Amino acid sequence: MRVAIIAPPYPLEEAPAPPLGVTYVAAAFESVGAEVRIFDYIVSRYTPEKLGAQLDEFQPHVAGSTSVTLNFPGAVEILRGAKRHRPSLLTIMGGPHVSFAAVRTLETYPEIDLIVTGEGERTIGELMEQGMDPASWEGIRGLAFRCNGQIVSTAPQSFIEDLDTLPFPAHHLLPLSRYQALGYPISIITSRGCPYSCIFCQGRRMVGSRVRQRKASLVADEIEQILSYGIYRINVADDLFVSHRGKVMEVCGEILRRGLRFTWSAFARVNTVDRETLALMREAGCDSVSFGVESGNPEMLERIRKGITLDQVRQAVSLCREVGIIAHTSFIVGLPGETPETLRETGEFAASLGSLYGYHFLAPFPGTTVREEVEKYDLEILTDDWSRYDANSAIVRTSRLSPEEINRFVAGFESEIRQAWEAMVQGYHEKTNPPEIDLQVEGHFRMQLVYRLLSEDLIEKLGAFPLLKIDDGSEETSLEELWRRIEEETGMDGVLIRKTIRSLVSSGYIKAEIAGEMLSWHWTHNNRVDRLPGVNGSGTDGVPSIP
Ligand code: B12
Repeated sequence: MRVAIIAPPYPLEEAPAPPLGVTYVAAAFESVGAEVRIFDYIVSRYTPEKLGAQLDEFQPHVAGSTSVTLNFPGAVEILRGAKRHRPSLLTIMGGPHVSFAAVRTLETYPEIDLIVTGEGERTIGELMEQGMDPASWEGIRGLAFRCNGQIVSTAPQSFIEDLDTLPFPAHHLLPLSRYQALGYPISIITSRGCPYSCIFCQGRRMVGSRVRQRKASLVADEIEQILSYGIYRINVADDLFVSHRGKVMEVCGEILRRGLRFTWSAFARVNTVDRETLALMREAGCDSVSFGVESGNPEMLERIRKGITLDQVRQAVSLCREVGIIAHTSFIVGLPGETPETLRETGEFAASLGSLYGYHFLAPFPGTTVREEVEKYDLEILTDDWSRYDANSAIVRTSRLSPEEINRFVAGFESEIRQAWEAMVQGYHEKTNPPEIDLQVEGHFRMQLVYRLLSEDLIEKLGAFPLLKIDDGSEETSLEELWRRIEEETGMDGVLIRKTIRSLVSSGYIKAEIAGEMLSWHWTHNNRVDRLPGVNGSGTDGVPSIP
C-alpha cells in the first residue's frame, strides 16, 4: 500500500519547523509495511500542478493530511485537489482540528473520506490490518466517516499506554536540508499527556490527563538519531515536560552520560519547576524555557483554570535567571471576562518580570472548554472562519471589550517592539550596531530570504542554466547568475543573498547537478553525517555551530 502524508503550509510567523505529528503518522504507516512519502508544503510551494505530478509519480492509494485549525482550509484544498486528480484515492484527515470537528467537517467537505480522531498510531495499525477496507471501519475506534448517507463516529480510541512501542518519528522522510536552512529546531516528545484543564487548550483532550512517559534511554537514542543529521538544536515539545521531576532528571542524566552535545528548549509550567531541576536542565544543554502565564490577574487565572499563582511566575522566572536559562513568558488576551483593567494588569505584570514575553489572542478552538461552554462565560465568539484562528488578532469580544480594543492593546506593545527593531535595522545599515545586534538582524533577514526561496520554489524556478564551459567552474559562474536572478526576483539585499546562498552551498543544503546540457541547483533531501559530533570520544569541543 502506498501512502502520501501531506504537511499543509503555514506561515513563517508560526515557526515552520519539522512537523512532529506528521513524522509520527508516517512512521506508524511505515511500521506496518506501507510505502510512505511525505508531500511537504511547509518548506516547498504548494501548487495543484506539483501535487498532480507527485501523485502521478508515486501513485498512492491513500493521501492523509494533518491540520490545526488555522491551516485546515489549506489542508482541505489540497485533499480536494488530490481527489480530483486521482478519484480512486482514499483521503484521510487527522490532527487537533478535525479531532473535535469531525461531523461538521464530513458534512461540509465531501473530498474527505475518513477522519482519524485523537492519537493516530493505534488506529492506523488497525486500519492497515484491515487493508483500509471501508467495510471494517465501523469496528475500529477513533474514526468518523460517511456510510449510507449518514455520518458515523466510532467510540474514541484508547490512549497508547506504552509509548516505547511506537516507532521513532520518520525524520528520514522529511526534506530536512530545507528545514535546516531555515534554522528552526526539530521537536521531540518525551511524554504525552497533561493533567491540567486550562479552558483554552485542547492539549489534554488530545493526549489524555495521565502523563505517559517514554523511557529516557529511547529518548536519548532518538536525540542521537537527530544529531546524526547534523541538527544540533532540539525543542522538547511535551505538553508538560517538567511534570515529574524524577523523569526530567533521568532524561537529562542520560544526555549527560552519553555526552550528547546540543542545545534545547522546552515548554514548562511555573508551578512544576524547581532550582535543582532547572540547573540540571541547563547542564544538559537547555538554554530556554517557555512558560504559559496567560494573565496578570489572579481571578482570571482561576477562571481559566490555569492552576498557577503570580508568585510562582515570579519565582520561576528568577530561578531561570539564576541558573542561566532564558525564560519566555506568554500571555493570552481576550480571555473570558477580560476588561480594560485586567489587560492593564497583564501588561504591567508581563513587563515587571524581566523575561522575554509576548501576547497571543484567544482562539477558541473546537474541543476547548471555552468554546464548548461559551455560554457560561462573559465571551462572544465572532467567527467560524478557521483561517482566522491564528491567534494573531481578536476574534472574540467580552461585555467590556470589543475586538478592536483588544487588538489596540497588543498593537501598543508591538509598536514598541517594532520601533526597537527598526532602530536595530537602521544601526545595521549604518554600521553602528554592536556585532551581536548585527548578527540578530542578519539572522532575521536570512530567515526571511530562505523562507522565500523555499515557499516560492525559487531555487527550482531560477536555478537552471545551460551548461557553460565544463572545465572552469561552470558551477561558480552559474552561482553568480543565480544570485543575480534571486536579487531581481526578490528585490532583497544582494550581499545578504550572496552570503546566504554560499552558506547553503557549503552546508550541503543546495547542490548543483549536471544533466545533459543543463546545470541545475537543487535542494538536497537531508544531510546525514556519518560520525556523531559531540558524542563522547568524538573529539568535538562544545556545541557545533548551527549553519
Ligand atoms: C509542540 C506544539 C507546537 C510546536 C510544533 C512543533 C512541531 N514542529 O511539530 C510549535 C511551537 C511550532 C507549535 C505551533 C503552533 N501550534 Co502548537 N502545539 C504543540 C503541542 C504542545 C504538541 C503537538 C505535538 O507535536 N504533539 C505530538 C504529535 C505526535 O501529535 P499530533 O501532532 O497531534 O499528531 C497526532 C494526532 O493528531 C494524529 N494525527 C495528526 N495528523 C494526522 C494525519 C493523519 C492522516 C492521521 C491518520 C492522524 C494524524 O496522529 C498523530 C500521532 O498520534 C500541541 C498540544 C497537543 N498536545 O496537541 C499544541 C497545539 C497542536 N498547537 C496549537 C496551535 C494553535 C499552534 C499554532 C497555531 C500557534 C498559535 N498561533 O496559536 C502553531 C501552528 C503550527 C502548526 N501548523 O502546527 C493548538 C492547535 C489547536 C487547533 N485546533 O488549532 C494545540 C492543540 C494547543 C492548543 N492551544 O490547544 N505548536
